[in-house]
Amino acid sequence: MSWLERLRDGLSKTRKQINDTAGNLGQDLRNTLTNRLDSIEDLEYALIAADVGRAATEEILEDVRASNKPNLQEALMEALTLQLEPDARRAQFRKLGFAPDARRAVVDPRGHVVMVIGVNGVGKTTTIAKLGQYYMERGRSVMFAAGDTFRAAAGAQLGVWGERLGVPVVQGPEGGDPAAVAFDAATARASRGTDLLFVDTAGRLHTKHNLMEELKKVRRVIDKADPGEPSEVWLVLDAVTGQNGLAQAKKFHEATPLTGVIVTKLDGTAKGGILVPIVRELGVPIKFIGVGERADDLQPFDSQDFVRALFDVEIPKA
Ligand SMILES: Nc1nc2c(ncn2[C@@H]2O[C@H](COP(=O)(O)OP(=O)(O)O)[C@@H](O)[C@H]2O)c(=O)[nH]1
Ligand SMILES: [Mg+2]
Repeated sequence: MSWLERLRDGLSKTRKQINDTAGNLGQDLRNTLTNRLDSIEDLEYALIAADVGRAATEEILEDVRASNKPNLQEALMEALTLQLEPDARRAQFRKLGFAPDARRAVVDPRGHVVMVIGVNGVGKTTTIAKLGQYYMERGRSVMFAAGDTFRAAAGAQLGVWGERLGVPVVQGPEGGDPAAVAFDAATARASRGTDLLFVDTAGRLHTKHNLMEELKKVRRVIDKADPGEPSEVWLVLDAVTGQNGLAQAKKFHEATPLTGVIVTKLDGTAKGGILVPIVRELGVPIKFIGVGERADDLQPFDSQDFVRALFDVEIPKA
């Protein structure tokens, strides 16, 4: 299966939610709008059910009504693609039309160290392994730091991935100070001249406050070991958690300003629409999406491909 097919496959649940309704609305948008207003209500319901959110739903319906596309599906696809662009760009595109070259997320870290954060079980450690594979395939050298020292299995899990992928892993003692692991790893990365270091972190301590303080500390010591780093802080969000995940994301964003979001488990949910409020409410771009458990089930986010996959429309080869 190609990665496009896997993406389509992975998104089938969300697609069903939206498409069942959109498909029923018929081909002629004008007809739909004038004679079948109840169908637009159906569409509104489907968008909200898919976790697209109220504000975005209203804007989508407005764009669909104003669209000169020949059918509702195309109008809806364009409106949805716009909702996956951060604020300033969305406003610009809504006025001037969509720039197709702008749709692909920029995934090259600006510096060398990427901190990966998020609550337990969302897929941080697995995603770090996938990221390692992604960048190594593109000729970059990679290191991992096992900064989740609070869960017995977490360091071992990253160690297994490191061995499988041939990536060095900096480990600390179990129950040890995660900031010390991060400091050692950032120092080692700088002295070895490795291109990229991905720092795994804990997802839960005794209280949320402690976790946020811990993450701030990890961030500070990385900057101490290697000034200006981490250049990126990526939050991993599990699509299955929908709106709850978004509320968590806001808390993380307040504690440790995010530069990107990775949404995992899009293969297991009908809530793919959650990507819209993530972009709108956090104002942070989606970098990658996870569509399975294997090391290559991670894709740079592309708003247009995402929407096409959502509607099961043929995606032209790049
Ligand atoms: N189906 C699916 N499972 C995933 C994905 N990403 C991670 N997982 C699984 O989610 C579980 C928790 O992942 P883990 O990396 O340990 O989460 P962490 O606690 O945040 O480090 C594991 O069973 C992973 O295989 C994904 O994109 N799709
Ligand atoms: Mg983990």
